[in-house]
Amino acid sequence: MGYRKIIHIDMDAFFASVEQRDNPSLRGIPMAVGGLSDRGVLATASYEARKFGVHSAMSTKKALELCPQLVVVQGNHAKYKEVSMQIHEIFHEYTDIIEPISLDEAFLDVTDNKPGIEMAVDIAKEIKQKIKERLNLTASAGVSYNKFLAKIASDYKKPDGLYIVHPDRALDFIARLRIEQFWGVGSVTAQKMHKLGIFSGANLREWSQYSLTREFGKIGNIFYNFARGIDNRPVEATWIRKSVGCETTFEQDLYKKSAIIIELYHIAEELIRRLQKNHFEGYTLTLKVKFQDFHQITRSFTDATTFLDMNHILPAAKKLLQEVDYSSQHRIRLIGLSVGNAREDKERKIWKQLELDFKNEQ
Ligand code: TTP
Ligand code: MG
Repeated sequence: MGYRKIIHIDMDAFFASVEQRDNPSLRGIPMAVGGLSDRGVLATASYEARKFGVHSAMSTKKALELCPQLVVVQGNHAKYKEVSMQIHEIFHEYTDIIEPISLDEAFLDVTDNKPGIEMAVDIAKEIKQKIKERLNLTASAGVSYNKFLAKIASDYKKPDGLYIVHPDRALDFIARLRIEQFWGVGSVTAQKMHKLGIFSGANLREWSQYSLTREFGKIGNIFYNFARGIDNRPVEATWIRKSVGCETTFEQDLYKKSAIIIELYHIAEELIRRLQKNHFEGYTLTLKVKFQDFHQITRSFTDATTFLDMNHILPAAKKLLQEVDYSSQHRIRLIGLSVGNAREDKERKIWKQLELDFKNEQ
């Protein structure tokens, strides 16, 4: 069996970059997204702010001490979620084997990819370029033959980075890594490693599997394998479906509100049937309208709870319809409804469980 082709994508200063993109006055200055109060905490900071030592999870108070001119803005989670979905749309042009780790980070298995591109690095380049062109944001990408190395690679040249760890270079690359760069090595484990004289990947590789499991329990096996460039965890696709929807082209173009609402009701009924069939839950309802001249528009609404039944979907769809300009001169040819913004699969089974076991052992 040949090597897998894995890409890890991580957006740069994600929340902060979205805010800078959408508000020119925030560009080029130290800014952060987070709690504004004295007791607030930062979700993330722009690269300009990071020069001052400001970073995510830091208290706003401390950050302002380090960088008095820091501008802190409140986050807009619905917007980040929307951007995340747009990034995933780009990913889906290449593969459906996508494992989201957070809103701004995902693994892609592109061993067999939709366009049939040979080199994973070319896909990574295209994805970065599309994120730049369509979303005006930058991402960093790591390319390798497993998740562990792809993840480290994406961090290697941040921001706007692209780094490849080839299979025949992996052992050298790993030997040079600081032990803190290994997955699963937090500050507590790092301290313990240091006490044992392990500071680098090369040091780690000198340890036997027996000794590592004795010192670290089950995760010792993982460290043993990582040191040798072995990580067989699959990329686990959790967002198999992006959305569920249906649409109807009318026999005659419509312009009377009552007739359109009746159609909307039928479309909603069919939508609910499909949602149930696919066990799909999503937070965003989208209305698509095509006019007699084939011009097409969409209107979306994201709610705090998922769209499941008529009581929720129909009023929301009617509200979206109010935003649509139609008349006897501008008749409607087609209406579609879809639910997107899928509820994430919260469990990330094996690895999460290992992490938990690991924490409990500390
Ligand atoms: P990260 O990818 O960890 O950070 P980042 O994208 O801001 O910066 P980098 O360029 O180093 O990748 O997290 C992604 C987003 O998740 C981040 O923009 C804000 C949010 N977040 C929190 O809300 N709290 C946290 O403690 C962290 C680490 C991130
Ligand atoms: Mg990021």
